[in-house]
This record gives sequence, C-alpha cells and structure tokens, in this order.
Amino acid sequence: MPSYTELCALPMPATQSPIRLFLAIAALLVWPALAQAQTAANDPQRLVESEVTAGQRDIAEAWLILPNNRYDHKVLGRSYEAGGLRVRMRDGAVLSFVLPDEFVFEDRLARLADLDGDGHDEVIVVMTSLNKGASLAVFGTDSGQLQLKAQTPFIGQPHRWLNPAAIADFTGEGRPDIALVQMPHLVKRLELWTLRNGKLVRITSFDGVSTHQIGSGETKMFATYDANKDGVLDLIVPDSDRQNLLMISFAGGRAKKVGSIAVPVPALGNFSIQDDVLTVPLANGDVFRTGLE
Ligand SMILES: [Ca+2]
Ligand SMILES: [Ca+2]
Repeated sequence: MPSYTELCALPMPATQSPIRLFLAIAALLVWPALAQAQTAANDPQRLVESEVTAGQRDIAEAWLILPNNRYDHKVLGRSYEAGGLRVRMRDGAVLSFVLPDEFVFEDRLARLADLDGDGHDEVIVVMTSLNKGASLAVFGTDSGQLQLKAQTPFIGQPHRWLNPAAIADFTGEGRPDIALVQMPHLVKRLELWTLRNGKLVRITSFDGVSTHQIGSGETKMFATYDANKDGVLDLIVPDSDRQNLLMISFAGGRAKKVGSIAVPVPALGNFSIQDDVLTVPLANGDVFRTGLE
C-alpha cells in the first residue's frame, strides 16, 4: 500500500494503474482539509522545480503545485507543468486553486505584486489552455479564496507561450505594470500590461525582444534599472537573437530604446544586478559583467 506522500508525488507515470489513479484522486479531494498547516517547504504537491515567492503583504508565500503531463510542449524543458497554485497567507491560512484539466500553469513561479494598489498582493502566473496557448493570469485573494481576477487573451493556438518579465512601475504613474514577451521564440514582442478597472490593459509594445531559449528552465533574462536617469525604472532585456542587451523605457506609457550593450555570445540565463553591475550568463557558459553607472 503506497503512503499518502507517495500518492501525491506527481507526476504520475503514464502506466498508472486505475486503483492508484483512484487513490491519488481521493488524496487530492481530501487535501484541502489537511492543507491548513501547509508551507511550501513541506508541501508534497509542490512542483519541485518551481520557485517559492516570498510576499511582503498579506500573502506570506506562493508556489505552484500538482505537476502533470497533460500538455505536451516542454517549453521549459520538462514533460510536466503545474496544475494548481497555492498560497500561504500571513495569518496561516492556505488557499489553493486547482485548474480544470484543459489548462496548466506553464510557469516556474507565481509572482506577487499589488497591481491595483489596495494593499493586497495579486498572484501573477502564466496560464495556458491546451487548445489556445498561453495567457497571463492575475489571481486575487480578496474573497478569502484564490480567484481568477483578470487575464490577457490566450494567444490563440497550442504550443504558443509568453514569458513574463519584471513587474514594476515602468510608466511612472505610481502603479506596478507587467512586462512580458509574447512568443519569445517566434514573434518576440515585448508588451507592457497594467490592471485598470479590474481588467488587464496593454499599454505599449516593442518588437525584437527574446527573453528565453526553448527548453530552458531559466525564465528571467531581464533586469530593471533606471538607465536614462529620469527617475523611472527601465527594463533591460536581450534583443531577438540575444546578442545585444536593450534598455527599454516605458515612461509616459511609450516604449522607447534608451540604450544598448553588445554581448560577445548570446545571453542565456537569469540576469542580476548588484551595486550597479549587471551580470548576464552567456550561451557558452561564460558570464558577462558590465557596470551600469
Ligand atoms: Ca491588490
Ligand atoms: Ca528611466
């Protein structure tokens, strides 16, 4: 007889017997009652590769759960994606959202930001339809439950993905905006979205940006920095072949290139900035560093 932990250790192999499948489903049904003492660190349903995001407001931490292999895309290098989302609130309550079977979270982290300025964090994650491809979804906990609050349109066909970049006040209007790259391997379009009157609205876009290589689990080829010193954060992202690092300003709601730095070989890996030094992993294993002052 398998243990409860074993039953929850998804993804399940394709050869799962009917009785094991039944027991696993039963375990999922009773899970909400057991989840109250849950943290990301001890959650057997966590997508192991997913990052745990620590919050500064009412959500203490957020993470992805329920790995499954129902979507055959492997854009992030694995045969499984997340089937649910879980947060632990500051008061200890654990809230979960389990997707219907025709969707997955094609992502490796659940981002937290207060997009509408009400003091409560929203959860931002890539939500993909098996038939219509990816969209960006925003979940809220206002009602004491994790609920879908707003969403960008699905791209329109399967195996089409988008990669979120930074969330910051890029326009200078005082609210966080969401930068994302639509189809970073095909269309390569950087877009800026914001939550306005409960809906996600696209503010502006900039063509020729790619923040991801197919099959890579690294999704953070970006950094934020006020490159043109106008008091508003800019976004640093690779161009379409990742040979140049573009500095994009969205001040006033218009995307504009305000700087560019060439790299010796294509960028590949998560960017970071410390003490005004930008660090960029490269495709040949080297690391490129440059001062931004
Ligand atoms: Ca909010
Ligand atoms: Ca700026």
